[in-house]
Amino acid sequence: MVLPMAAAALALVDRARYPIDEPSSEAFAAVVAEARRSLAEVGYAELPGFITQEGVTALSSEAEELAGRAFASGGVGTAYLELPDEVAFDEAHPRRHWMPYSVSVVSYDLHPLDSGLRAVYESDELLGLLEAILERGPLFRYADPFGALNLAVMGDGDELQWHFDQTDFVVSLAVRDADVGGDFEVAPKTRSADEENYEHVASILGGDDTDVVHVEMTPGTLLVFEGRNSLHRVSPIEGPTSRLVSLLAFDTEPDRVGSELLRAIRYGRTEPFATPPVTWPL
Ligand SMILES: O=C(O)CCC(=O)C(=O)O
Ligand SMILES: [Fe+2]
Repeated sequence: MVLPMAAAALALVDRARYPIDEPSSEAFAAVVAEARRSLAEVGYAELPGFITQEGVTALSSEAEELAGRAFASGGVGTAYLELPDEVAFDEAHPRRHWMPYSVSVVSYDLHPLDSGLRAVYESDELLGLLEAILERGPLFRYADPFGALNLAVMGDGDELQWHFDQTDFVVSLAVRDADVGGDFEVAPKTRSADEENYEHVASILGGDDTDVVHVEMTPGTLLVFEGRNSLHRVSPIEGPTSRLVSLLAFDTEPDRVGSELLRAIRYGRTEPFATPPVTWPL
């Protein structure tokens, strides 16, 4: 039986622990309070076991198949995910600091319509939980047809350089762990909307890890963090098992999209498929 998408998402979530469909329950309020406390304290919130064991098994076999559609990119990038203005900034400026990266990504438009990962992303109950936790008014799924939902596939030698995201919030859902490495490292609240804190950014890019937190990516855990203002990276991966992480992007603006440059680099295309190719053989 094919479940409607909303039911499919709810079936994957451990609702005894995270009753996302009962927002007026005490348990929901307790989850929200704990996540808010963690966000205020360390700049991110972890919801361990958000997806049930069976759910993780289902999502990981889906992700493994989907990984065949990933676009591989690599080279050097900056923390700002854009080309630096070489006139305005001198060579030592963090905007001109290049770092190696290598990552493969399956874009939103390549997730089939009946995908469980898509169902979780498109769940209104999840959106409601995030709105309650983040307290930023209404949240919107990122309007970018590529970046809204990504499956990051990272194998031996892959890494993602220190960067700020182009969307306000990315919620990551670890689906499968690498053998070694693949930690998510974050310097919470590195900058704010009105303060770039270039010196602080420069020291982190230079290797100072005083303010860097290592977050182990445990399959089934939902991780909520502020990627636009918190510098973060994925440490190099070693070993034959690829790290599979679903990245769910949300924004406080309803129509924000990523840059053409980022699309071209990360997804190898700038035009999305109008309809997800659900009938494609994986
Ligand atoms: O894979 C992750 O855990 C994070 C990836 C990330 O930061 C990004 O795609 O912007
Ligand atoms: Fe990111």
